[in-house]
Amino acid sequence: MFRNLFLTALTSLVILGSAFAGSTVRDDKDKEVKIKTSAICSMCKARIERNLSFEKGVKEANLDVKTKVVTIRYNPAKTDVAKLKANISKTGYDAEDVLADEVGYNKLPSCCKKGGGMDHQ
Ligand SMILES: [Cu+2]
Repeated sequence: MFRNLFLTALTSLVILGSAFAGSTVRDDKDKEVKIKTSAICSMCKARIERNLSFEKGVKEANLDVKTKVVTIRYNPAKTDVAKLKANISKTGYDAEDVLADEVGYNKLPSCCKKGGGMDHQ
């Protein structure tokens, strides 16, 4: 009888303990990622930053026109780097290995097209 009670208490302690550990291990902290884009000017910067700000889980997006690198602060529980790159691609810009989406790219003013629109007339 006493032994059973002891085991029950021990079991519930273990269950409680692992539940507690699980909650502390979960990472809800914001992450930051830097993605190289094909942005050219401050209009590109504004366009990319605005569209990223509409993406779920994005806290902050800041593009440096000189380096073409956009720094994004995001909630990893709500979005991931692949989604962020897809967002930039849809806007019409390359995001590292993800090339610009053609529909988005065609909507850009000609001054914002990479390579001066040589391959897209
Ligand atoms: Cu531009």
